[in-house]
Amino acid sequence: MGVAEELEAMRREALAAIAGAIDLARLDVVRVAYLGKKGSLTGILRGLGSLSAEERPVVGKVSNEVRQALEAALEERKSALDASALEERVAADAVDVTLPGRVRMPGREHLINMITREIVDVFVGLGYQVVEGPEAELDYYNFTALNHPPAHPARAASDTFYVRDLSCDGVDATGESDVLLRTHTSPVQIRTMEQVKPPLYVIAPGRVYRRDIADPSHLPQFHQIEGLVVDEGITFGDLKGTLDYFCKEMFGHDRRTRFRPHFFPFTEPSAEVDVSCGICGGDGCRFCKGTGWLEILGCGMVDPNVFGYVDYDTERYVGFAFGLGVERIAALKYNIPDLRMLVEGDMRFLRQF
Ligand code: 2U9
Repeated sequence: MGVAEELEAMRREALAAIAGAIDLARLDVVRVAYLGKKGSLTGILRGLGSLSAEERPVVGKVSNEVRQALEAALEERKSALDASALEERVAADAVDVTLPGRVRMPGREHLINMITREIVDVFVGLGYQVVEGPEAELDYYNFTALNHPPAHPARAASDTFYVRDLSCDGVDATGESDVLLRTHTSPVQIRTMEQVKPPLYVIAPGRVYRRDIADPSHLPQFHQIEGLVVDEGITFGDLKGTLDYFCKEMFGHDRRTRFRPHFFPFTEPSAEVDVSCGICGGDGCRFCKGTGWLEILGCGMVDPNVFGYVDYDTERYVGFAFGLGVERIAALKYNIPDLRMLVEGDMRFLRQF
């Protein structure tokens, strides 16, 4: 093959390679192969000197045309690849502004904490102070100082969670553990009375534990709020007025209260308090089981035996106390049929409140 045919074949081959280069890196490989220092066309141009005087200008001219054609084709292909690379980048970076946003599910206060706060706020508004204490308690503070006789059924291992510390014996003379999970927040008030002289106006919110099987109206772990007032000249009338005010603040000013005699080891006399039914207004309906009343808390005048344990002068001071279960109040206020719904963590239920 003569040099002219060789050049023509190279031109076709090079143009095909340029057209087939699918990215800028491969295009550069083609450029170097033909136009680089050791490229095929460069080789031919270098060899011009060895051609005859007639051939040299012809081959020189054709070589130059081929070089120009290849340079032009390289330039054109480079712009095309540049443009499609840009297009690809734009497509990859594109944001579809019509897509719906991600739904955020921020956490929120649990209903039990909301109700606790509402109740505590009513009493803080009356000048009470909030007191707190340990959930793992001594038998002494949970039962003994609260006037529970040694054989009281609440002390049974079937009713109370006893805590065993395996690293020491931690048991009393009978072999029973004297550490337990508190069954009410009352031990907090005993601890407070050990520290503070009367007058005392305190509210004790917190988690308590009882060995109950969870069912619609029981949870083995729930929340209580207890109140304690100790002052001179306190009467059952003060207790009634305070709790009637609390119920009206909590449930609405149209609600009435009634006090029924009851028994607690730590109060004498004791009562249970009912609030008039918010559904039927007291006429009787399914919600209040036809009675017109809903039981919401227990209360009473502090038994002087309790004051004996904390060295309060029973001649000078009188007290009243009350206790309520927060889950029960939540269930009454929001018509919740099963207390377990409050601990299952189902956001479809909890976010309604
Ligand atoms: C001291 C003295 C007395 C707290 C009281 C109740 C009545 C009561 C129940 C309500 C529902 C427990 O959560 S529940 O199951 N509580 O009825 N609690 S008087 O009396 C005290 C507290 C502390 C020193």
